[in-house]
Amino acid sequence: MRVDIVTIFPSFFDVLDISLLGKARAQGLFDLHVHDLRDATHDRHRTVDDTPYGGGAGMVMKPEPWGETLDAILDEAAAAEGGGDPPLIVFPSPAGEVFTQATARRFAREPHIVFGCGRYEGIDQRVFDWAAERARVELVSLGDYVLNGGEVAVMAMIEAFGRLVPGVVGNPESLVEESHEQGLLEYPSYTKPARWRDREVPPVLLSGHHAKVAEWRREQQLERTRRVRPDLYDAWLAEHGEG
Ligand code: 6GU
Repeated sequence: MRVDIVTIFPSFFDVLDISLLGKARAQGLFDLHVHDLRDATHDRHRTVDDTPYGGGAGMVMKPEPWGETLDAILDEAAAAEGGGDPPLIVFPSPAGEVFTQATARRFAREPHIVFGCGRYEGIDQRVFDWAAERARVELVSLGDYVLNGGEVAVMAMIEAFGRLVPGVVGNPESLVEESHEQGLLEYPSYTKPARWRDREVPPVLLSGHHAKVAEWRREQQLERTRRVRPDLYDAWLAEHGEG
């Protein structure tokens, strides 16, 4: 899978050299390209923003550097992918649809995603409108709060979908058992020692009785989800019923 990131803070993504994804990159499973938006400016100050038409607080990202950078990425992709689908372009934005595990699964199946990280009050609307004529464009939000820019959001999305790309995480079963994969939060986990600071591991986990362990874990998932995330619990019940 190929990922391009456009940002005014390229070094922010240096951390992707380490961790699980760093290994996947080294193995060629995850082809990451980070682009400095300021490389597509042509003035002495490398200006990427300007005051908003109509007035108001804050600055807006100018369209020209975005157009030039995205043109280069899309032209190269069209040449390399030879008539195939254009990449998916994702703009992180608090005005977008909320990113969930379902979004992560969908992104993990894309052969090529381009992330455009906005800063300031946003990007000139015409960039989105123009990009949507050349490729599929999505605005995606992490949730109902405001970040200063899209970089942290893109990092979170890459952490979420990158580990779903086949071959990146060692044990595929570990993916199925996690929070959100089945619409429920995960069950609590324990390891040795069996007694620690006067606290015992739940005895069923030491019983060796696989069916009882599975039943206990499912009960824990349901109880925890009902208590912490009633919204998820109701959605799960609607799909699976009381049984
Ligand atoms: Cl994706 N971007 C920004 N700037 N703020 C956010 C967000 C994204 N998601 C939640 N808040």
